[in-house]
Amino acid sequence: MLSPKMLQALNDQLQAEYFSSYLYLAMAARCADLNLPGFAHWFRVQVQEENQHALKFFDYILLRRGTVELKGIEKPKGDWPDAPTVVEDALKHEQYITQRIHNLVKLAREENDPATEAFLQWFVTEQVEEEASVDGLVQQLKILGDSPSGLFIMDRELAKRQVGGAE
Ligand code: OFO
Repeated sequence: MLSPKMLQALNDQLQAEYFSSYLYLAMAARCADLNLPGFAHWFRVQVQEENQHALKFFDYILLRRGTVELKGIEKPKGDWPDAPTVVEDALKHEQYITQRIHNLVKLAREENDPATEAFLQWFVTEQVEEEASVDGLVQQLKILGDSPSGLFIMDRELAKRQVGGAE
């Protein structure tokens, strides 16, 4: 049995994963508006990954015979001026999610719940990859600076991303 505290924290993370999905959907929409279809595609793939993260929490709660509580999802912002601000916000968001996952691991230890701690290990590793892939975009955009042709080429590269791959 999950402790009440652990159950609440897992349900909160289920909500946070769906917020991640919603945020990246907003980023996909903004990138499409900015005429960057490759960036838009990259974020749409990210949406699918976040939905998978959410479902992992959903399935785990049920597996432990906990009650899933679906909470409301906040409206994400959508007014990023350009690609660098979009990806910088995506990186900040991933860093925030990493912190949340680490807090969950801490709570699982405090609640003496090694099964949940083991379940969370997948997310600990995943967050390292998530941060690295978004940081890769931030760094590439810094190198490009104001080069429209560089941005065009990068956009074409991002259009090739497939589900399960960082790029
Ligand atoms: Fe982007 O890793 Fe889940 O939220």
